This record gives sequence, C-alpha cells and structure tokens, in this order.
Amino acid sequence: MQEYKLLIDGKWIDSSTNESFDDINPTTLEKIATIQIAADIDIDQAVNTAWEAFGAWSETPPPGRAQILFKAARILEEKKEELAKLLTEEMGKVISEARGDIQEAIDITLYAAGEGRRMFGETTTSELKNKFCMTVLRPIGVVGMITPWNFPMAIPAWKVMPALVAGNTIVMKPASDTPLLTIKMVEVLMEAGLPPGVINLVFGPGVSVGQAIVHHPGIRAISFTGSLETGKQIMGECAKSMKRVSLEMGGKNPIIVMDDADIDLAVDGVIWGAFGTTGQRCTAASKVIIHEKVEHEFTDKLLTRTRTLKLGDGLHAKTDIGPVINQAQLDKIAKYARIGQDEGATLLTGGNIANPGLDGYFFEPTIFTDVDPDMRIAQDEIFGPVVSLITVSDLDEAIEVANNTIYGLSSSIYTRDIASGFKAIEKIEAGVTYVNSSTIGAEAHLPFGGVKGTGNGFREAGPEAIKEFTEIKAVYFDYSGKLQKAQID
Ligand code: UN1
Repeated sequence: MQEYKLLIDGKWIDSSTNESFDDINPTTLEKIATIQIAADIDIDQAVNTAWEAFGAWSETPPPGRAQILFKAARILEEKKEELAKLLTEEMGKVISEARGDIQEAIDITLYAAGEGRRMFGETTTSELKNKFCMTVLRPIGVVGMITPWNFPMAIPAWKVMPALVAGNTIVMKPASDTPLLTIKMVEVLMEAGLPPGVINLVFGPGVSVGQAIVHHPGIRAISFTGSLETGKQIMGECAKSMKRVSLEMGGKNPIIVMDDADIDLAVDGVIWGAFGTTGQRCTAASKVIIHEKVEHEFTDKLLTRTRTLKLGDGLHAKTDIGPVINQAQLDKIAKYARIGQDEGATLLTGGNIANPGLDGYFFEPTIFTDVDPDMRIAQDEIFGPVVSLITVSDLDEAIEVANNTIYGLSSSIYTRDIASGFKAIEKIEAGVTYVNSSTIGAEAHLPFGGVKGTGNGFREAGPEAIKEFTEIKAVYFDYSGKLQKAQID
C-alpha cells in the first residue's frame, strides 16, 4: 500500500508530525493508501515555497501558463479511465459519474487555459486631456485552497486551474476522505511542466491543517468548498487578517413539479437529482415541491422507479447507487431518517442502512411524503439519498416553499408553461435555475455558486472564475507632461 508524503517545492517530503491517516474505500472498507499529516512548520514551508515560486510564475505571460494547462488536459484525457476507476474506489460514486467528475476537471482545465488569452481589462477615457485609463488584472499571490470529498477531482480543478492561469501559487489541502485524485491531478500538472513550488499539497484534518492555512499570514486568499458551519468559521477567521475568502457551501435545492409538467421527465429529474452521487452533491435535489393535481401520479411513478434502483459497487456497470463516504455521514443520514419520522412525515420508502453484500456504507434511497416545509428534513442539508416531497396548490406557493431555506444554490422547475418557467427564473432565490432539467449538471463555462447561506458572492467556473483569483488594478496613464488634477482642473 502506498504512502503519500507532502508535496512541497515539487518534491514529496516527509511531514514533521510522524502521523498519518488511512484513505479508505467506502464500498469495501479496504485501505487504499496512507497519507501523512502536515505540521504547522510544514505549512510554513509550503507557504514560503509558494511565495518563492510566485515571482517567476506571475511573470510568465498568461498564454504561457495556459500552455501547461492545455497539456495537462490532454494527459487527463489519456488517463481518464484509470483516474475514474480510482475515483470510484476512493469516493464510491458510480463509474459513469466518476468519468463525469474527471471530464468536469478536463473541461475546466481547457476553459481556464482558454482564458489565458482572454485576461481582458477595460480601457476608458479620462476626465482630463492627454490621459488614458484602463484596468488590468493581477494575481493575488499565494492562495490557500480547502476542498471537499464529493467531487474529488472536479472541485479541486475548478479552483486550481483558474488560479494558475491567473498567475497565483497555491497551498492546498484536499479532503482527507479523497486526497488521491488531487494528488493525481497535481502529478499531471507537473508532468505537463508546472514549475516546482507553484502548487504545494498538505494533508490532514480541517481543525489542524485547514485552520493553519486559514490563519497563515503569508496566505492572501482562501477558496473553500464545504459546509456552511465551517465556511462561517473560515470567514470569521479571514476577517481578522483581512484575507479575501470565497465560499461555496451547502444547498437545499428544490425541484418544482407543476400540474402541466411532463411527469415522466420530472421523475427522471428527481431520481437523478436526489439519488445521483448517492445524494452527496451540494446541488442535490432534496426537496420536491409538487402541484396537488399531479401529486398522486408523480409520487406513484417516483416510488416505482426508486424501487428499481440497485445499490452496490460503483465499479459494476449495473449499479445505480454507490455507498456514502464514511461512517459519520451514514450516521447522519440515519439520524435524519429518524428525525423525519419523529416530525410526523410519512416514510414512503427506504429509511434504513442497507446491506448489498458489501462491507461499506450503504443507505437505502429514501422518500418522505406529507412533509411540512418547516420540518428539519425540509430545511437541513442531509447530503445523502433522502428526498422530501411537499405538496402545494399553485406556483406562488411553490416558489415560497422553494425559497424557504437558508441556502440558495440550485433549483429547478418542470412545467410546459413558458410564463411559469420565467416566473421561477425571476423569483427563485438561487445561483442556478434549471427549467425542465434536474438541479445537477452545471457546466464549466457558466458561473457556479449560490446566494444566501450558500456563498458569499463569488462564483466558480465560467468567466467569474478569473475574478475569484485576481485583483483588479485601475491604471491612469498621464502623457500631458504637467500636473493635472482630477476633480479640480
Ligand atoms: C457540488 O456538488 O459540490 O452541477 C458540485 C453539478 C456538478 C457540480 C456539483 N457539475 O452537480
């Protein structure tokens, strides 16, 4: 079994803690790898190294930086199948979704590489003669990244690729449940020619290693994807040192099914949104809001489809649902299945830990009906295969229920009425709205992120990704040869 050390200055070096943790396959509970835990002193070294690398990297013209990303994308394409298999082994999602995770990383790598020739500022006139004004984008410096386990390669790539093309250097802590795919991605970047020290990898718990990154005075910005609770703590810490912080947190994403919807299509969307990735997406559809006129038809069809879903090893092509990531998540999901029943919702199917003949962490796909919008199962992000059905009598009520959440990431409406579709786009408080499609499936060239408790105004992917990782500088170029005074002359 392989042991992974820390990556500092392009070399794998021993951590100073002499401690490590196991990387476990959630399907079989077999150990995949051992990972060394970083000490504060290692993080200091990683930050110093990243600053040393920053000089030359930030001076490399963006199209040159982009060349490395183009090459990395090609290598990722060649290794896609091998990486997808490893991803399923490490994280548990089914192989088709694991391929999607790698593809999403490839997409953002190519997209960010393209941005290398589009790092546009703006030009404008001055209020004075013989003076020219423009904006230029500058890298921030050393950026700290803390990433989750549910998209082990796509989410690290969403952060790393735009940050690199923008000229930053990086100290990164991937999730302890899934560090291998980040390690593989960084190995690919080095193979493509990324200079030593531009990305440094440290591993270990959020409470020690994550906090050390957040506190470090040498880190200028933090990019975090994870829970709202941790995001709030990080934002509070970053306020103390005035670090820029971009946060991508939870969701309680609604699908509205109107009385004029294509019901079969809506059932497909809910199955995919609620149970895809075993419900472990921040975009998962965990709240379905159904018009009372189609409640019975929709619920019957959803139940029939849900009963056909096969739990098992994600490497088998016939498996629909893989395990959840670890024991703590399994316990949390089981707890919410009990909470739903205690609150008075009707458990239509599921609700139990499952045993498909494997040692891993399996939970039955679970549907609650008769859910009141204020119940905890309709409010809290469960991050598992649990969906709550809520009945409403019109679109206004549906939108009110959709917005009755502290989060605002993704959302969806199934309707054949154009006006209902546009009203949902206008009124749902979310960073993403789908019409006649599920809540999941964001593409690399559109901005991704949310409102309210989901984020703090930043967006990842799309053109916004460059903004997350650059500072904008206003430039005044005076060629008059005399002192000109704005607002006065
Ligand atoms: C996440 O769950 O954190 O739209 C990201 C989607 C994916 C990204 C999800 N493309 O579901």
